[in-house]
Amino acid sequence: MRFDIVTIFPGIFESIFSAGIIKKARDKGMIDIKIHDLRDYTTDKHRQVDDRPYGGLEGMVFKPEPVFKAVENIKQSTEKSLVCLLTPQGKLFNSALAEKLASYEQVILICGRYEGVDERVSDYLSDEEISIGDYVLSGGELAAAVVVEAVSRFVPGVVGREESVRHDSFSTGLLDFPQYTRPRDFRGYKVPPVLFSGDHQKIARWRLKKALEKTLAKRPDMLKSRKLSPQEEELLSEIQEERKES
Ligand code: 6GU
Repeated sequence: MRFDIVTIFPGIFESIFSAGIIKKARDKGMIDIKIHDLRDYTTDKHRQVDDRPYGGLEGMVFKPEPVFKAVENIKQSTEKSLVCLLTPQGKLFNSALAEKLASYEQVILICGRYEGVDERVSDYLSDEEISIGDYVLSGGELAAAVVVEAVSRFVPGVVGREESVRHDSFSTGLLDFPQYTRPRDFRGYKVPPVLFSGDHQKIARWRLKKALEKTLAKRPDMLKSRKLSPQEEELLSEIQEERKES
């Protein structure tokens, strides 16, 4: 799968895409990331990408021409491609949207700037507008990096098997259970003894209970939209009983 990022800050991405899982996936050819400087698609002497908004008000707005030219140049007609505009006005990015993007051969990410992008980009050029959360960033660059990482994890082979099949929060619909490693006693803070019991069924039950407890405490909204198994129902009533007692 191929990502093409259109940005006025091409230098931002160098280090972020040269480490960890993304680097490995690029080295193995499972993903390809190309960064495009929006200014390369201007035609004037000053390489101007923005202009003052019609109707007044302060701030500058991205002009449509360079953005259209960039995308038209980058888009591979032979590939199933999707053009995304990163903006705080977009659809909230989540695991389901990441999985959808991973089904395309080419994803083009246009990094907007918070003052604005000429509306004709979202009306006539982009297929999807994406926001990574309800807060404002000065530009879409960090959001683009978030999208690339989250989408890449859904590309077959990018994430190792032991990591992927495991309890991924947003595929199980529950937050992760707690993990511990050595030492058993760290400054008096002890690892739960059930984990040394060797009883795998008991450990699995304990983990599921902890995952439910954590989700109930931190993200009750996730439980509302999820169907519980009979064992989960049982553990949940146990948790609620314990809450009443304490
Ligand atoms: Cl995609 N862009 C900007 N500028 N701000 C954001 C965002 C994107 N997502 C959340 N805030």
